[in-house]
Amino acid sequence: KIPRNPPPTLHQPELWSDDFNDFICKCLIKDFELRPNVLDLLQHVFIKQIVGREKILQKQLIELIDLNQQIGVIEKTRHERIHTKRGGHMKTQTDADEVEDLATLEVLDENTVTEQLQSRYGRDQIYTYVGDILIAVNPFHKMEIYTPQYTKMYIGAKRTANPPHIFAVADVAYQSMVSYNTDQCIVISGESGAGKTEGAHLLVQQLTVLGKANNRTLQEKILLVNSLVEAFGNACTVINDNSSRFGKYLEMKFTNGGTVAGAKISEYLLEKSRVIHQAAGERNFHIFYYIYAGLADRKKLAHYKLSDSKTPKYLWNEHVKLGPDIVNNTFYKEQFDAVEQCFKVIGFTLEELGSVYSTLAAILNSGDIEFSPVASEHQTDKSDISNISVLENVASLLCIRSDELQEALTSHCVVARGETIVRPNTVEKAAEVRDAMGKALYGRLFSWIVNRINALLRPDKEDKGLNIGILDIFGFENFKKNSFEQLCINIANEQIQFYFNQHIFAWEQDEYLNEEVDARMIEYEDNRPLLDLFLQKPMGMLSLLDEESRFPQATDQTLVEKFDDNLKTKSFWRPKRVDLGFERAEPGEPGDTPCHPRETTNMRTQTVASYFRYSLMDLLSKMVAGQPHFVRCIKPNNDRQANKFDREKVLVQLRYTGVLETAKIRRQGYSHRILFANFIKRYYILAFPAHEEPAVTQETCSTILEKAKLENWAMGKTKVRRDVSCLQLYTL
Ligand code: AD9
Ligand code: MG
Repeated sequence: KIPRNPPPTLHQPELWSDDFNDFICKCLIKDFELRPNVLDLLQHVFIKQIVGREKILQKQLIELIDLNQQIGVIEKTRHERIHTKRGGHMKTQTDADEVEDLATLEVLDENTVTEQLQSRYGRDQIYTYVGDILIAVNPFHKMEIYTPQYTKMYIGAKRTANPPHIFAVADVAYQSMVSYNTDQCIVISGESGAGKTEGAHLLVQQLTVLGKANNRTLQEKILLVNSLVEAFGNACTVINDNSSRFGKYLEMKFTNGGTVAGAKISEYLLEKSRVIHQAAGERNFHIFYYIYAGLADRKKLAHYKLSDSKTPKYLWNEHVKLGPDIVNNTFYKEQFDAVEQCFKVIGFTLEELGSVYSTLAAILNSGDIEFSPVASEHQTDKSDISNISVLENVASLLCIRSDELQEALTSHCVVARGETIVRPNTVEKAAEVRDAMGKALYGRLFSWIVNRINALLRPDKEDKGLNIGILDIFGFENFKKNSFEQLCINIANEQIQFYFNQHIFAWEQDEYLNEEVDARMIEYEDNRPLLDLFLQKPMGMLSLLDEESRFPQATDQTLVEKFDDNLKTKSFWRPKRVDLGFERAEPGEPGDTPCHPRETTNMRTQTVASYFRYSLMDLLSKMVAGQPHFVRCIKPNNDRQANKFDREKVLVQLRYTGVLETAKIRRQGYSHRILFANFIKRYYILAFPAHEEPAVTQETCSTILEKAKLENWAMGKTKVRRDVSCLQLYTL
């Protein structure tokens, strides 16, 4: 029986009727995934009642009635589904062949899994579960499944009530945060163009609704943050027109009651080299085109020392023949207006906006500074600026003196025996300094914007609160020609795969052992040796690269020799070809002597490699602090085409992300597990009077489970959740 009205004796829960308890029992039986359900709301009711906030109590009750209706709907659709319990899982089968959760497949092999994904994809069912993990196959076309109706459908609904969806992931994260008072982290992974960034947007969209941002402006601001940051941090690559060129960890901040209170972004490893150079078919960061076209449209180019007849060099890419038409591009102009609107809504002042535009214009101008050699009696390698007016423009935009800028570009200081000597720069060196300045300015500008956003979206109250972090980094990349950036990007992704492995396989299996729960061990590919090869100190490739970079005579060849001398793992062997490059190691390659590295003391200068390593570890330490949820994005084809499912392409991704193994472990696993104390706190009213506080013991749990007539559960020994802080991280 579903009560139509709130129980009249709510202020005395111990007097609730048996019918009501019975109703709750049924809810629990149907919803053992322990999603937020009526019981969660009842817990809120208790808490609010204690603090005496009756208004909230009433609101909760109204929601309670809503939920009752949702449960009714679930009952109606039930005949269309077959539910089978297996190891704590619901098996959901909508027709004979298709499953919504790969972990419920009878036959579990690569073929069946790929077929399932393909047939679902053919029906535009882009989402599929593997236990508690969501697989998202990029549809490459707009879908009508993110509307307000869908948003509503997934709020507080049990998982099997609706088809798999990214909104369900947002919901689980939100409800776990509120129910267990713990921070959450949603990790979105997948190769470049697989749909991570789109997924991150959708999560934020759903979370702002879940967090009932009562302040509409805050909700609007949070939704705009991604668009703003992406205008500066994303760019068109040969793989993805809106490719993230930085790692983004967005923390949505909530009050302890679950209301959105603010947001914070941490940015990682912006690919600054893109400012000064873009590979064939690629472009600079979006914002440069937006501002150039936008300012032209507003007839403001001259104010920012730019000209529509001469495209700045940093925007001129002969490979894509992009040049004069930028100023007439309507899309860019609209985007510029949109970015400006984001800035304003988030709270940037007009003065700040002016500074941002001036800095961007200064960077664009600086790319056009040219140098020419100056021959003199003593020095033949001096350089001078050949177009001094451009230098003056840059200086004026940056509000600095042009003679100082000139000096900084054309000379450098060396300290020898305590004396500082000024040496001239050659033309090549001066051009390098100019480009380094452009990169540094852009990097600083980006960080400044992010910091400013964080200040503007900081929660009002400084109380601890709760948060849900969403990780969206640049995905695996493999171009025809790969540079150091690709190496860093791929290592970062490898590290995230390691975290996934740790969480899904290593800890899971340890847990079964520790809890003495009977389970078969699943083999998976451990990528730790690969990470060690790159990240270990002082013997990893990045450390060796740092060390070698400090020798003035070092060359690519000496670096390879150093690797060859020091790296003794199966994953590294010296290329036989003359040109240097990375290749994939074959199993069983020789290499078994550990020779000791030469210790170095002068590690003070921060190199790109050591900064990368530092940032990566910093990111991971943030990430592992929350309870993780995983979204694995899959790219169905390389042509960005809708309705095209390239089986081979998908299979490779399924293999390297370990989806099959995940399905196996999830099939046998008890994926929903709760600490005794939490379980008792949430469900004791099923077996005990509401005013009682039963002891936290196995017996209490058993009593509740038996009273609820639940099957297919396993009782662990002590606890059922493992502390995430034990993730092995490389030291910072
Ligand atoms: V990268 O590693 O940053 O280069 P992402 O972030 O994985 O990459 P992104 O989210 O940018 O990929 O998706 C690439 C394109 O796929 C988008 O621009 C959309 O055109 C398309 N896409 C991705 N997800 C969806 C979706 N859920 N619905 C419709 C989508 N289109
Ligand atoms: Mg992206």
